[in-house]
Amino acid sequence: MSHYQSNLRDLEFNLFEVFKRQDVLGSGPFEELDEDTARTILTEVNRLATGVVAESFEDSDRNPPVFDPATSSVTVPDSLKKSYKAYMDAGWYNLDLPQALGGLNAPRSLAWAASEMILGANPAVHMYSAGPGFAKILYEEGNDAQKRFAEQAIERGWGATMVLTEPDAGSDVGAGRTKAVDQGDGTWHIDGVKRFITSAEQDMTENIFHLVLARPEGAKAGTKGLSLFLVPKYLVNEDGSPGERNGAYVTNVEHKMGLKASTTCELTFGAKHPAVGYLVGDKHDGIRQMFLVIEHARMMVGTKAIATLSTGYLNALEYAKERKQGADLTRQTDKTAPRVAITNHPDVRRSLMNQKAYAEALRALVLYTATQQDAVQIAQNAGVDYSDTDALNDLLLPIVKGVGSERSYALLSESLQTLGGSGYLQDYPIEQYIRDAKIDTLYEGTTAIQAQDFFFRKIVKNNGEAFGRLVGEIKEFAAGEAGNGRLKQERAALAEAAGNVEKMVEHMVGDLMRSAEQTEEVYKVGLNTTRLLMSSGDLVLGWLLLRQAEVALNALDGAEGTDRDFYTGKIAAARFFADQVLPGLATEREIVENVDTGLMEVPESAF
Ligand code: ST9
Ligand code: FAD
Repeated sequence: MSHYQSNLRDLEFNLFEVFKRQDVLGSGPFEELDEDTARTILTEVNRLATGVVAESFEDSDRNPPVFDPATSSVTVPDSLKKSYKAYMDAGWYNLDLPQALGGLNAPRSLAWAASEMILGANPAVHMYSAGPGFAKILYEEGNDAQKRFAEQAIERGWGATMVLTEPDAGSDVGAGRTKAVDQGDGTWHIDGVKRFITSAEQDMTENIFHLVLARPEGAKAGTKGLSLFLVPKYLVNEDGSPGERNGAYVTNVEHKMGLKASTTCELTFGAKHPAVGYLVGDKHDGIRQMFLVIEHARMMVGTKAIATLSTGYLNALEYAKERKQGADLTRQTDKTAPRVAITNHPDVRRSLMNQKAYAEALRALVLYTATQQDAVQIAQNAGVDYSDTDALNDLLLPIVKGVGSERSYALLSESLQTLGGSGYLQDYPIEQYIRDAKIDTLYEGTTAIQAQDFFFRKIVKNNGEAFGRLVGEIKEFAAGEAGNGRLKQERAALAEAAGNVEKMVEHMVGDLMRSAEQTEEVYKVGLNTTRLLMSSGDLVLGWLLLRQAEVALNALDGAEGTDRDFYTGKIAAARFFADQVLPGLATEREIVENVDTGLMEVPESAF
């Protein structure tokens, strides 16, 4: 049986019962798709994910890709090749592509729902299959020759990479030293060493194209001096067939804690012979162009994290229902009392509900964010302004990525705990989930970077507009009638939480403003950014759970069997979160308001 336990019911609940995606299907940019087709696609992706895609999850962890330094090549295990081929042959990467590239141009919400299942089943497969998505961005940003290259990349199924990081330029991408030298004939020579590059070598596709940030000679320092170059592994003949080997070689593949099936490579340019690159779109606008990829990749990482938490929780739940241990707490002194399933123990219930509430709330967060992306697609199609929706999407992205990855990693440890000592064994998938999920708090910008992005760029630089609209909507919901009196207490907890998060932001903005006079005041902001990100996450998650509970309360009348259980679970999760998580934001606010710069004065030697 597959390790992967998907939650198609919850995906469909979000898409069609909460976010009403049927209302946008069948018209505008989504004219070709209706609800039935969307449900059929999800069922089909679920079949693939739980079947052939999940099949190689364990084997490719125990027998990861092998690097041969003599040939700079990598051999991927056959099991993984089979999963990858089945996924690519099924062609669902089409969901993300515009019609001009032969795609379905599906709503992003549908595409992310499908991605969740592949990411939960076997994240490396999803990452190796990113070529068509990268080609889409190249098509949109590139010149005519690059548009043709992008079409060939999709037709011929090439792999792709995003190449930013260097040994001395991780979070600080602007410190990158990789150099680009203009050859005066429309080509550039790239020189330097990049590290930690995902999918930079594998033996599953005939070509790989790298999107590389490099600094043209004489360009200014920092991220704004970087340009984006297309550097294929093989130069490409007119008919699209691979030509000469280009001078970009993988010179090492890392040995990692988890996600071992995904190659993480050192990529050296121009050491053996020139690495030819082409300036993307013939313009020096690298960091903006790369962020088009990064925004998508941050959403992908958050989705991967929650997909893993969800299957971790469902595996834990299955075990807990079977495992008998101890007597019911009400009969703890009666040594002859029957042994009960551990789901009867209050502490196990608390932990399971914590896992369920976060897993389902984070899924709702991903899909709510994706509905903003749907709205952008619709507005673009209609040729109307979408800056407000885009700003809301931008505000939500660090929550999806930062909060999604941190909460998932922490709660997967609770999933493991549910299995007791058995959870520690490789007989169950959770130890691998934990190893595979740790990376999500690190790559695509660590949590610290997400938190700074959230406060400085998405709140302050946006003049608090998107943040204000979001919190305004949450407060309006809290003050409304959702639940017809049955969610009154929970809505009050939400209103309180919204007030606390607003106050945190106000306080931090005050510190920031004071730093214009007293520079070290900005340290207080820096000491609080991650706390604010996590607290804002809890606020949004609490709101989304209550929105779900409202829908569930309405659907419960007349619901039977598994539907009844499903809706009952939704209401229970929302109540649990409002009772046990949201009150914590009052303490978080207090900490934010009381922070001082003392920590920054502690000598490094005293740590
Ligand atoms: C990595 C990959 O870790 C891991 C997994 C790879 C898996 C591959 C497959 C995944 C699928 C991908 C999908 C493909 C596409 C599919 C599409 C299908 C539809 N938002 O604040 P400033 C820009 S890769 C937007 O001064 P600093 C902006 O242009 C490695 N743009 O920054 C801005 O100018 P302006 C990941 C943003 O102090 C300019 O940057 N590494 C944003 O110079 C300068 O901004 C990292 O993520 C944003 N949020 O530099 C690095 N922020 O202001 C993390 C900035 O004029 N470090 N820009 O608009 C950071 O993010 C840093 O904060 C920094 C700081 C580098 C930006
Ligand atoms: P550092 O930047 O050195 O950070 C170290 C610590 O300091 C972190 O805790 C960080 O949060 C903190 N820190 C750093 N700067 C600040 C600051 N200004 N304020 C507060 N805290 C700070 N890169 C690519 O380009 N392409 C890829 O495909 C890719 N795939 C990857 C796959 C894997 C498995 C791994 C491990 C990494 C990958 N990366 C990739 C690189 C990844 O994006 C970086 O590791 C990440 O951005 C962090 O950089 P760093 O490792 O140098 O850590």
